[in-house]
Amino acid sequence: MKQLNIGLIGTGFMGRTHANAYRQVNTFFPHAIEPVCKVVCGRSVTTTRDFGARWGWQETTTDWRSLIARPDIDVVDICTPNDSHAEIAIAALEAGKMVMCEKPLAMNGGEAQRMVDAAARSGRPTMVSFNYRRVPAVALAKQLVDEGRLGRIFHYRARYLQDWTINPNLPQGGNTLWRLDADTAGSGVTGDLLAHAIDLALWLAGPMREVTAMTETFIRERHLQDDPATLKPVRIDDACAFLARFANGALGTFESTRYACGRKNHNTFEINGEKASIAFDLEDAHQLQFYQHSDDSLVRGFRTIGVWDGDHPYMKNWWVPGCAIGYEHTFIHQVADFLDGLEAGEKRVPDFADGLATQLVCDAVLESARTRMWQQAT
Ligand code: SOE
Repeated sequence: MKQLNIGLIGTGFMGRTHANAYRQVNTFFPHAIEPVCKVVCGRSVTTTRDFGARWGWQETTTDWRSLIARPDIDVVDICTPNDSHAEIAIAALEAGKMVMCEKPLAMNGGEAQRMVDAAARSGRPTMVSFNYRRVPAVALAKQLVDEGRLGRIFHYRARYLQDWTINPNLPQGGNTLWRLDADTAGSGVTGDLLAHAIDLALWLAGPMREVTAMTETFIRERHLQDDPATLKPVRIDDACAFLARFANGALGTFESTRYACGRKNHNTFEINGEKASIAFDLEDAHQLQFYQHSDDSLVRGFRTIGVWDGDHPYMKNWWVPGCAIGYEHTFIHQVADFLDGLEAGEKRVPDFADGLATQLVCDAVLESARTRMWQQAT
């Protein structure tokens, strides 16, 4: 069995999801290539050692440059805050590594373009962690669209709602709340949540031509996590809504917020085509709603497909029908797909070029909100 040495950078929430995926992938999705949890890198010595021990990493470091310089590392997996993605990814590609990177790919389109250029120069495989493509019901939606079961697409409607920033006393910045700090995150819900929704939309309905957006920052000042006495203006978008026109003529509506009380990870989409509609809600992740106009009119209606039989995407590798899988499995599927690509010698998506496409839409959305004008999205 060929071993693939992984260097993981980042020990937070995403670091855990990726570490878990490397440990589990070959148990459920056997491959000839075996990922080896070689080195994990974090900012604090003790946290990184604890992480390494808990998740089974052979070595730990606090210096990502030394990790990248090691000849025995094959894949660099970037799970750091957004402002370091470009620097680490470009250095890793220049060192000849394959690169897995958390979303959003970068702080803006310029950075993302430099990452795509570095990937093209190196010729190494890349992947961006838009993990929701790997929910079995979402993969089934893609299959139905690709099989032409919806026909021409008229509408794409997405909402991604959470509520965890509703507390005005929540600080910004630091190790855990960097998503609220524009210097580290680049943007608020646009880069964090809508990036997922945009990636799915581009994958399912094709490129967008233009967008018009509005954003709002509801809590205008927050204390710093690392310096609680200091109150600093909040510069991220707390909420964003935008309209899109797709290249295929479809109309899109997108909404995202972290102030939707009661909504935890309400990532939804509905696609209306000339022959059928499909609808998905991550909070009911095993279900895909499907309505087909050609059904017998006596029994026609939205049907709920329970996407947990062995003939549905990814499910044959898990339990018996009806036994649910969840959020962490999307990251296992992501690594499985990456390994499939390596074994087949084929590219697997979403790669850095896909990450750039989403980044350009995010940039256009934020620019439209700033200028109050329609913006080109490609
Ligand atoms: C934000 O709350 C967040 O953790 C995102 O950063 C992730 O990408 C999303 O999958 C869950 O929510």
